[in-house]
Amino acid sequence: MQSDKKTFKSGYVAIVGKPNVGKSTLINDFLGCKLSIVTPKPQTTRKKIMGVLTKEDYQIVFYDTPGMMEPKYELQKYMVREAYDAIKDADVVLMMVESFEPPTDKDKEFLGKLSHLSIPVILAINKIDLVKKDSLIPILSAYSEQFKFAEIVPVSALNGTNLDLMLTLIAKYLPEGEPFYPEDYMTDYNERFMASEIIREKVFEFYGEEIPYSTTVDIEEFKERGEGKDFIKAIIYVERDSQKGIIIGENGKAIKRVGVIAREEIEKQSGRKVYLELWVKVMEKWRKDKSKLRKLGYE
Ligand SMILES: Nc1nc2c(ncn2[C@@H]2O[C@H](COP(=O)(O)OP(=O)(O)O)[C@@H](O)[C@H]2O)c(=O)[nH]1
Ligand SMILES: [Mg+2]
Repeated sequence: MQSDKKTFKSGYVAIVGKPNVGKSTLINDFLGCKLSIVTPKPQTTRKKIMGVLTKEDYQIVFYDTPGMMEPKYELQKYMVREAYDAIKDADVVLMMVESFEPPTDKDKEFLGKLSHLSIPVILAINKIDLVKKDSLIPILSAYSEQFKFAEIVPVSALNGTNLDLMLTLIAKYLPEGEPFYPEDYMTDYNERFMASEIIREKVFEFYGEEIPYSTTVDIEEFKERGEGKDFIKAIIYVERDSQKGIIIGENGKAIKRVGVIAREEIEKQSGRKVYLELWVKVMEKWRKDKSKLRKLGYE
């Protein structure tokens, strides 16, 4: 007897695109939780972030990636490598662009690189909540002239528009195969990383100009204490003494604010009470120095 069980599909999907187009918002939407940090500033995401979505007949292993850019220093080189790493392993590439920008020369160059890979590329035209429907048509045709996309889907990651459609279309291009992970598995990163990302997100939100870009967060201690509060000691690294002063703020006010908001969010995500200790240290030019980057977890 033939079983009428549907064949199961599973595969890797890399979400790529320029900084700030909405990639992290999209993966969070798909997974229904805040996996990847989102801020209004570009270049928030520094490492590829994995998120597994399991449905009745498919499993998608998403990778959120840092934005594509012309790297100017070592950290940015690392970020771009992370993105290409995710693409290399992908069964489907989900390229995201904004609905108000036709393809630039840089986009064309990037699409040229993708065309050598023979991986299906789905184009997500995001932020359609910000534009009139009519204005989408020229953008759509400008992109389809540049590349043979498997699908083109206008979406709003913020409002959730067309995201179910997007999932159905992605599933269409996945290879048949068993799931890679158990169905309730969501990500490979641990609570230590989650805590450091939440702190980094608050730094991106609360400080201006170069500060967020000169900052990284290292969790020096993370003690789970069954009964009492978890203890987290985090170091916020900056590049210069003057930045240390700004992070701390007058009478420590600014860093206190980071600490309170970050702790609340870490508690919300971990479901446990947390004691968060924040320190600020200077590590000169860490963004430009390979061995410092390695020490700080960018390897
Ligand atoms: N209006 C609007 N804003 C969006 C949408 N998707 C993302 N954003 C905003 O765009 C900014 C960058 O989003 P993020 O997900 O961090 O972009 P990423 O750098 O590509 O990961 C954030 O302020 C988001 O809230 C959308 O569909 N519509
Ligand atoms: Mg991001």
